[in-house]
Amino acid sequence: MQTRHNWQKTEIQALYEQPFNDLLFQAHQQHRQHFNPNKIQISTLMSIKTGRCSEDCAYCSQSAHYDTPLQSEPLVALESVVQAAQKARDSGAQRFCMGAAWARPNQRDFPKILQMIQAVKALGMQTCVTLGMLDSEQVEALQRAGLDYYNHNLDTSAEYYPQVITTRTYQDRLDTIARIQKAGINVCSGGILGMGESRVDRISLLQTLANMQKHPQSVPINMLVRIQGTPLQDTPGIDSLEFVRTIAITRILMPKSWVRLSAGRESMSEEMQALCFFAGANSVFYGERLLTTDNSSMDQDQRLFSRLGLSAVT
Ligand code: SAM
Ligand code: DTB
Ligand code: SF4
Repeated sequence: MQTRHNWQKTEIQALYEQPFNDLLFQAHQQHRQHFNPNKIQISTLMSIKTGRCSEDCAYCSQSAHYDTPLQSEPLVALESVVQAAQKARDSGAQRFCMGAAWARPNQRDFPKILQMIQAVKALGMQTCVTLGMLDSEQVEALQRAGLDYYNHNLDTSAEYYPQVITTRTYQDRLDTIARIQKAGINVCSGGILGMGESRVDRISLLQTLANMQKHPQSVPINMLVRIQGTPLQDTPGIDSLEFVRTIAITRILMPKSWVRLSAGRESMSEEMQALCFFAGANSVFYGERLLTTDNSSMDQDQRLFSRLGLSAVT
């Protein structure tokens, strides 16, 4: 089957409405056509600038708009980044992802980010950064520094988005993603499930991602990590089988993209994670911490991967 960029909402809805076994079978078939189903891509995250963010993302521990239990930290030193990246590489991570709590990078700090990218690349690792919105000049500088991936999530549907973020628009996000794509940097873009959105919103989010002229090479599907003090702290969790269905549909719509089972693994059972891997997820964040919250422990993950016969992509 050709990779498509013209999905209709009704078609995606029909995928969702299939019996679970039919949906998972179809997703797994797609998965096998394009990937070795026993290989998993491993990225490690580091928060390089933490907290005091001017944006009001209703899920985020780092927004200055909410009173969350978070220790803010200015931009970390280059040596700390190199040390953490070395440790991640030695633990088996292929890619090192650096996240900053910015709406957009400022002029003073941006050159330091370029140095970090070059230093991590020199360790033989792939690099990813997530720094908020970018203008064309910044994108070009990142490209010249050799950046492999830029993470910029749509987070949710265009329709539900105003319930979650008011300080930047959906179009701002699409514009940043378009600039990154134009520069030939790989895009990592996905969303968060379990923010109180409906299935219609999940359909709309996946349709927007899948109908981009070029699919994001990496699609992180996060499950909301509920953070005390944020507007979403008491949001009811998403049904786990609905989550697995969404992973399966992501795989079907974007058959050649890496689908990352991202935030929220710590609260998922091993069986749920195994179903997600069967449904087409083939990438994870590995390491004790995500940005500001705990991840599944590395011991737990090693046991899980070994029980499932999964090994890391190198
Ligand atoms: N500040 C930059 C930005 O928002 O573009 C980069 C870092 S931001 C923390 C990266 C992404 O992490 C968000 O777009 C969101 O999808 C995800 N994220 C943040 N907090 C989360 C949470 N509590 N649960 C799940 N995902 C979360
Ligand atoms: C993504 O989609 N998920 C990561 C990464 N991209 C930057 C972030 C998850 C953050 C989870 C909550 C926290 O640790 O603050
Ligand atoms: Fe800031 Fe990013 Fe958190 Fe939004 S998700 S508040 S932009 S750090």
